[in-house]
Amino acid sequence: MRRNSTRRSVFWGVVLSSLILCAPAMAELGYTDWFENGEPTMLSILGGIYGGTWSNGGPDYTNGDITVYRVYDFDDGQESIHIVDGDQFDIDQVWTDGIATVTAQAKYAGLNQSFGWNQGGTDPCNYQELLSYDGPSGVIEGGPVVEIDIEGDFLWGIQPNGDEWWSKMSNNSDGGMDHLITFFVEGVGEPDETVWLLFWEDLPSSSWDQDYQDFVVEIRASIPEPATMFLLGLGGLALLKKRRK
Ligand SMILES: [Ca+2]
Ligand SMILES: [Ca+2]
Ligand SMILES: [Ca+2]
Repeated sequence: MRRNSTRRSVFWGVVLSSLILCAPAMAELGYTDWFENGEPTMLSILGGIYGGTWSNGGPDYTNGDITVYRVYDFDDGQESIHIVDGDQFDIDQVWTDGIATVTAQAKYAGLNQSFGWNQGGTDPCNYQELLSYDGPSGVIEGGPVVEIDIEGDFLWGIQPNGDEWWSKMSNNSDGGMDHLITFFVEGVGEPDETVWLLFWEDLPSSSWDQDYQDFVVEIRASIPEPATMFLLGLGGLALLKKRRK
């Protein structure tokens, strides 16, 4: 009897301490770690893409005119980023809706790079290439650009060297590791554009260096034209007001 009650209290002790340990972690937003590896730093890559001298405060970077805000990578209850109306407090895994211009901005990797998505849903993955780049490492001048019109939820993805990595971590075959870090960009483009920078890690977690600059892609999404806005009515006007605050 004595041994059983000892066991029982040990059992409940483990259960309670697990709950206490797990509870705060489950509710927290989080960033994926990334590391510099001797290749150009995030500061110099941002300078190469947008010009100016960059500095950082925490996870965000600025050159005085343009600021890039790190987007969260994971949390307990993940929601989609609306590519037009999202912000840095979203999670960069599942994306939704909009008309966007996609531009390859930089590559620092030996492998050829392909960037794509899975138009029409998040499962199965069904990779569809949007653009590819096989040039040398560096900022890409006049790089490949493609326009897309997106309806519904989708994932971004890359296909380097026969592998396939998705913005949604649980889709990745190397144990659900994160291959994408994302910034919300302020101060670039037209007033009615929402701009994102996607930084990809191209190797499986067994051999990666986690520098997350192997392929860098910019997304510029536009809010609807005024004619469409009129049809959308008050919802559209509310969106416009929010964007111009
Ligand atoms: Ca991520
Ligand atoms: Ca890498
Ligand atoms: Ca690299």
